[in-house]
Amino acid sequence: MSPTDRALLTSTHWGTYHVDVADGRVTALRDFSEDPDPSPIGPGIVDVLEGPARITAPMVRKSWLEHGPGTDSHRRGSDGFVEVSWEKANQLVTEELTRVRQQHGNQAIYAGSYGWASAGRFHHAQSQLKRFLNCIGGFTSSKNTYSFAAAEVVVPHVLGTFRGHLDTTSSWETIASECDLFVAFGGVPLKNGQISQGGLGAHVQKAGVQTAHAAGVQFVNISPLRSDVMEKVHAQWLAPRPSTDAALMLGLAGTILSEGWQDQAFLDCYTEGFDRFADYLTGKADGTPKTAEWAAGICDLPTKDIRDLAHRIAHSRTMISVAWALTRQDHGEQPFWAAIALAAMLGQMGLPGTGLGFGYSAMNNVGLNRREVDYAAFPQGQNPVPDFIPVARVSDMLENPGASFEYDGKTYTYPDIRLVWWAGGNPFHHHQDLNRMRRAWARPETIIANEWCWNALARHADIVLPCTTPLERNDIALTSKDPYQVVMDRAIPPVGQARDDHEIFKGIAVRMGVEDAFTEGRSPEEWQRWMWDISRQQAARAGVELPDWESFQRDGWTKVPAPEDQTVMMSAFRADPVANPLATPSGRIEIFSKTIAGFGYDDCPGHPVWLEPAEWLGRAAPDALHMISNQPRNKLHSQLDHGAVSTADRPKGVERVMLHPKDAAARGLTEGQIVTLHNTRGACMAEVRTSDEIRQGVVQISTGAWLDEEGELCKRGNPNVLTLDKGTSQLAQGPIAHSCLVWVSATDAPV
Ligand SMILES: Nc1nc2c(c(=O)[nH]1)N[C@H]1C(S)=C(S)[C@@H](COP(=O)(O)OP(=O)(O)OC[C@H]3O[C@@H](n4cnc5c(=O)[nH]c(N)nc54)[C@H](O)[C@@H]3O)O[C@H]1N2
Ligand SMILES: Nc1nc2c(c(=O)[nH]1)N[C@H]1C(S)=C(S)[C@@H](COP(=O)(O)OP(=O)(O)OC[C@H]3O[C@@H](n4cnc5c(=O)[nH]c(N)nc54)[C@H](O)[C@@H]3O)O[C@H]1N2
Ligand SMILES: [Mo]
Repeated sequence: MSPTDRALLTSTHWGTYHVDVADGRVTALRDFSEDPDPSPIGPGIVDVLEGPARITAPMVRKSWLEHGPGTDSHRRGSDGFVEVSWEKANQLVTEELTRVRQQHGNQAIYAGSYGWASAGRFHHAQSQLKRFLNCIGGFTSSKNTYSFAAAEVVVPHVLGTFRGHLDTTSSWETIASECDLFVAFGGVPLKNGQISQGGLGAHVQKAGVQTAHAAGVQFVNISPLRSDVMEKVHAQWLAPRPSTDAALMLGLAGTILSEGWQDQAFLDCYTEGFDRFADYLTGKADGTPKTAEWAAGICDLPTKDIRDLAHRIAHSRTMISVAWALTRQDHGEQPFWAAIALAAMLGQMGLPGTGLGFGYSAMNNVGLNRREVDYAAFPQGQNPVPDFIPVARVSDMLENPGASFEYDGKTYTYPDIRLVWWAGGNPFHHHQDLNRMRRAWARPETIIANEWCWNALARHADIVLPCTTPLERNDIALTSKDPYQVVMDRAIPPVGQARDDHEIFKGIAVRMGVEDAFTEGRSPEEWQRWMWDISRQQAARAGVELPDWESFQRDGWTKVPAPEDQTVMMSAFRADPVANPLATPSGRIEIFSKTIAGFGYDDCPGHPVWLEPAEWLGRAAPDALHMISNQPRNKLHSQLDHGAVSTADRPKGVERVMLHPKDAAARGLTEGQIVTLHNTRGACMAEVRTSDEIRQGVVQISTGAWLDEEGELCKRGNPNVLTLDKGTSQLAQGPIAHSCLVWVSATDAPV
């Protein structure tokens, strides 16, 4: 399936690129001809494909190899590695899997393996891992995401589904034509719109914001960072204390109710339980009226600003937009539920360009008017093991086998994990309180990782299986989140002894006698063609014509036309709530949920409430600062942190931290100085950047720096050594990275 005379193509989560190759080496990634606003992230792979951090052969941790599973597991991360042949690696993995299954059962294998891996529908690392393990009896899995776990669990109780509404978020076109006021909790940072999971052809987020502005839409940026809405649209900037959005929303709702500005007809027709919520807003329920003054005290904003905003949103065609970041804070269920209640009071849900939007801030595909096509995936098979954890409870699980935990109304038990396998994710990037995780990580007897680069995950594994990058294999980017479907060409042969994840698992499957079950007799090319043919049939049933396989390969990409009608979230429900009820018990928007109230969770009662976060500026030592560790502009999570694009942004070799000039001055810190960020959980280094674009009392450091510890100090600036490892609530148990207090001081330690 080698391409004819067209340029080579690749697809990434940050866009499509043309690939230049000379003498068997990738020399450049060039902007895709169809992309009006390409991301600079892509070329960051060129210098590291064959760089010193590339893993080129199977590796086994020395003590593990010499003395067997479980040996000196506290030395993971510092122990040496021994290179072995693929044959030896496969033998070791097979023997260890067999031992663990026989002695402990398949639930002793944890393969939640959360993470983004690479674009490409067939070589999707988790799917390959999970399919393989399902062929040998299954594994303990994980539920939900780090992106928005709290929303994934609470919103279905309130609106019937979360993903369904997310995938039908009203389009930017409808915002430009119908909206007056775009209220962005967490902003709409253009850095994030570079990304779309599974690949994308054309970046549209910036044009979406600009076109709306040109059409007269006014923006309000509610965020600790002014830059979360692009400067050109002259947004009003309100910077509440971080993790207090729920209080702000309740203060707005309380003000609207006391003024009688709510759309009572909408509430009567489309919602359930508003009365209970109203009693909370007025203070009848708890003695505290949720006024603008009340919210001002919590958010540390002027009362007048909150009153004015309440008036504006109630008298405009308003879009309430909530960033996913709002879920990654303590009690992260509340801001999403409160935003739904607030939008319901405004009565515009289901109308074009107004109402509510989940995550215009987050990715290119949110607000992109596109057709949902049901593309085929690489089948993972059935997992016979029922055990699971909410994804961010991984350290809890490793530390507390047999302990019970709450999740979405039920009590479960943590299994006793003996073997952990990760392929396509980096827990040393994504998890909170990494020093706690490193201690928990020392408990299983064996850790296996499929990786292509020596990041902290690879360094903390016992068996490292070197995998290819997308540039070393043929694949197809097939995603319903974007209209472009793209051929991913194999530009160069595998580097060193690297193998595709599929080939890695096939090699082990052969030894374990499950090769036929794993491959079904298909080669990777045959699988891809099979996926394309099924997708083509499914698309045809939806009225979308996809080219045949040969034409697709020849042309390199195809674009599915946009739907004729603009996408409007909840429009069918709005048009006829009886014929098109929501999938909630009442069929309506559950502003009060009897189901959730019935769970009896004090940290997530039956309607939106304000609950104090575990860490916030409202209860902090005077010299503490609130740390926001948001998504990096120059990479995706930890991917390509070692590449040229990311390293160019840290000339001193360490991540930058943004402080308000007054906070810097109070600590005697100046631009460019090296500091440590620290709290009781850990410390990391960073280079000071001062700017009045950040709320005083808040510091910002992007996620993504590879963990590089000496003692307990991360020398590259990974903020997850500082963040708190606690569930949002017993309901969702989501991660809370954004609720975190730190101290900042000068340091002489070398970078
Ligand atoms: N403090 C803080 N922490 C956060 C967040 C935050 O806002 N603040 N955000 C959270 C969010 S939203 C997310 S989604 C997570 C993201 O966390 P992850 O998705 O775990 O992060 P990535 O760096 O994308 O990890 C992907 C890994 O897969 C590897 N990889 C790439 N291609 C392949 C392949 O083909 N095969 C194999 N085997 N491996 C491959 C990469 O080298 C990389 O190590 O982080 C979370 N953590
Ligand atoms: N370039 C790039 N883009 C990405 C990613 C990446 O790694 N790199 N990751 C992708 C992924 S996996 C995800 S899930 C999405 C996440 O999308 P988001 O969750 O929207 O992304 P963040 O950048 O974490 O947060 C957006 C903004 O919210 C603000 N914020 C933080 N805490 C608070 C708060 O308490 N209140 C208010 N009002 N604002 C707050 C921060 O200033 C931050 O800049 O991004 C995606 N896009
Ligand atoms: Mo995410």
